[in-house]
Amino acid sequence: MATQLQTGVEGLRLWKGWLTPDAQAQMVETVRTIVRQAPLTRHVTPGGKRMGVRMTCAGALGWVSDRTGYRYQAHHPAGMAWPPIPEPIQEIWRQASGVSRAPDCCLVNFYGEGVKMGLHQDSDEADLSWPVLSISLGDPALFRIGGTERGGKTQSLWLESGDVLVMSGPARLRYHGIDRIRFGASTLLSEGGRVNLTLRVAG
Ligand code: MD3
Ligand code: FE
Repeated sequence: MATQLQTGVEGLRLWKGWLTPDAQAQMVETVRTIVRQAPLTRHVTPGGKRMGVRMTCAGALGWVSDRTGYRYQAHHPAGMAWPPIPEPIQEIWRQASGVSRAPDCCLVNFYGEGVKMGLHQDSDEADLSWPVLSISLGDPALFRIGGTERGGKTQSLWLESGDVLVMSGPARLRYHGIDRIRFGASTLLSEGGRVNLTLRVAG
């Protein structure tokens, strides 16, 4: 098993290389089964801007955004139910999350060339005491995490393909985002770019 690193941020646990290169390639195929059933979408924010990150979900609930706001709902914006969370993804949650309740949402984020995600808090979930687990695939990303208020000090770390990050307790409500990816640095995805999976208890 991969070694857990101290990130210097309380409640943030990082396992570099949790997935071997073979397991990463298998996980990409697993993600493609989700995307075939529920296509990646560029959501519109309540402010009317299209997000750069393309998203879809698996699980009973999926995160969506439109002019009316952010929310979790039981169907894709195109109308179909979200596909179930594939077993190999649930297995990582069971091994790394530290909690016995199963996740009900797997958010799939795809970052193409030049795409980033601004600093934000994850607070649309019904109970913010459950952890969030992230799995990175493809190109490396510069992840930034700050405090629980906007405008505080931030720390940055690179997330690479195969890494697993768990945010719990005090880390759960911190501002965080992706400043940039090193597009084309990984050959895992034939089209280049980065996939991030986040497992959540949303409802
Ligand atoms: C720290 N995704 O989907 S994953 C998101 O790489 C999101 O796509 C980023 O932020 C990505 O909301 C970062 C790591 C992550 C996810 C949730 C967190 C870090 C977090 C929640 C609280 C604190
Ligand atoms: Fe987030």
